[in-house]
Amino acid sequence: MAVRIARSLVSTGCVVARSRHGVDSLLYKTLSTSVPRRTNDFYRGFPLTTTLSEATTTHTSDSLPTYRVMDEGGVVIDPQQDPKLSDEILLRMYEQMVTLREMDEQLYKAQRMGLTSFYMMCSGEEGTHFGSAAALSLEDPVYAQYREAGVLMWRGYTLDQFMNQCFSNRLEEGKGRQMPVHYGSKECNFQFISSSLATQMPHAPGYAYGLKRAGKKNCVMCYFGDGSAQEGDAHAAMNFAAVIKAPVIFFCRNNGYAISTPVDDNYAGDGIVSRARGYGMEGIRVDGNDVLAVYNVVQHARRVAVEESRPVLIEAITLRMKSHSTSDEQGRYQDMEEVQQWKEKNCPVHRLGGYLQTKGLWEQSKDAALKQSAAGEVKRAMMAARKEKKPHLNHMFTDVYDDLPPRLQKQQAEMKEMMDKYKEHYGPILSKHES
Ligand SMILES: Cc1ncc(C[n+]2csc(CCOP(=O)(O)OP(=O)(O)O)c2C)c(N)n1
Repeated sequence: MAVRIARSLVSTGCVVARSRHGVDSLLYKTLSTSVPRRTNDFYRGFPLTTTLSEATTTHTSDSLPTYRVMDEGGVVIDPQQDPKLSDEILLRMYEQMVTLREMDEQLYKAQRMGLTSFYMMCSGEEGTHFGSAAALSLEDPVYAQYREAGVLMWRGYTLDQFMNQCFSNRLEEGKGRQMPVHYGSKECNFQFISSSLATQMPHAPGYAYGLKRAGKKNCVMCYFGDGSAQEGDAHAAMNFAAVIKAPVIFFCRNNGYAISTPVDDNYAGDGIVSRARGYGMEGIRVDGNDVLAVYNVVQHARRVAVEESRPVLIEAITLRMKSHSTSDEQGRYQDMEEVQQWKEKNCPVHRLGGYLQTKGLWEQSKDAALKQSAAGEVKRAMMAARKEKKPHLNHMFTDVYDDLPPRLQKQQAEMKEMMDKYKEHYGPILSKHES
C-alpha cells in the first residue's frame, strides 16, 4: 500500500524531490524553524504615519513597463541589451521556430481531417518558448501548462516523439492514456502535462525546495497562462514559494485570453506581474514576442533563483495567433482584423529573422527552403506515427497498481468478454492495437 501511495504521489509530482534526492520535504515542518518571527515589534517593522493617504494603497497604479530588446523589425534598440548569443544558438532558435510553426499547422489540419482527436496550437508564442528554454539548463526541471511545445523541442524532444504522442500510438510514453499535446519526458526533464489548470503550480515550488535542500544549483521553471493565474493553486504556489524561498521561476504567458475570456474579464489589476509585490518576490514584465528580451529576463531570474534562492515572477506579453484548441473558434470572440494586424506587426519569428538578417546570419531568400524542409520533416514524422499500432488495450489497467484490485480485474475481464462477444465490431479496431 505504501508503495502504491508513494507512486501515485510521485506521478502527481508532489514528492518528486523527496524520491529523487532523498529529501524529507514536508515543508511545513521546516517553515516553523526557518521563518524569522518579529515578536518584539507590535507593528512588525511597518513604518508609522498620521497621513491617511500614505497608508492607503490605491486600486489604480502606474503600469510596470514591458522590457524589450528588439523593435518590431528585429532591430536592437539599445546595443548594451543584446545578449550576443552565439550564431549557432540564434540559428537553432530560428530553425526550431519555423519547424514548430509547421508542426502546429500540420497537427491542426490532421485533427480537422479526423486523424487525431484534439490539438492545441501555439503559433505566436514561440518567443516565450525558445527565449526561456535557451536561458535554462537541462538540469532545471520544467513544469509546463500545455502550450509550451517549443521548450520541449529545444530540449531535444523529436518530431517523432511529438507525433507519437499526438497520434497516441504504442511508442508514446503515456501509452495512449493522455490526450494529445499532454507531453512529458524524463530525458527532457519535463513533467507530464495535466489538463486541470494550475495543477503544476504548487508542485513546482515543492520540487524547487527539494533541489535547494539537496544543494543543487538548479531552479524549477513553471509555465502558466493568464487564465490559470486566477486559480487558487496559483496563489498557493506563489505565496508558498516566496515564504519558503524556493528557487522557482513562475513564467506567465499572458496571451490575452483564457479560451474565450479576455483579460479584462479575468483580472482588474496591473496584469499578473503586479502580484509579485504582494507575495514578496521580484517581478518582471517582458515582451514575449522578443526572444532576446525573454532570454535576458529568464537568465536574470535564473540567477536570482539559484544564487539567491528567491522565486521570481515573469509576465510575458504575447499573442495566441490561433484558436485556443481545435475545440474552439477564435472568430467568435476576437476581432480577426486586429489579430491579423498583431500577427503582422509582432510575429516573434519575423522579429528574430530581422535580427539575423541585420547580423548577416540569414537571408530572407532562404526562408522558403527552410519552411519546405521543415514541412517535409513534419510530414515524414506524421506518416510514421500514423502507421504505428496503438497501445495494447490492457494499458488501461497498467502502471497504477502493483497488484490490480479485484474491481479493476473485474472490469478488465468484462472488457475482454465484450470484445469477444462483438468481435465483428471490435475486430477492425483491435487490429490497430498491439496484440
Ligand atoms: C481547473 C480547470 N478549470 C477549467 C478548465 C478549462 N480550461 C482549459 S484551458 C482554459 C483556459 C486557460 O487559459 P490560460 O491559462 O490563459 O492559458 P492559455 O490557454 O491561454 O494558454 C480553461 C478555462 C480546466 N482545464 N481546468
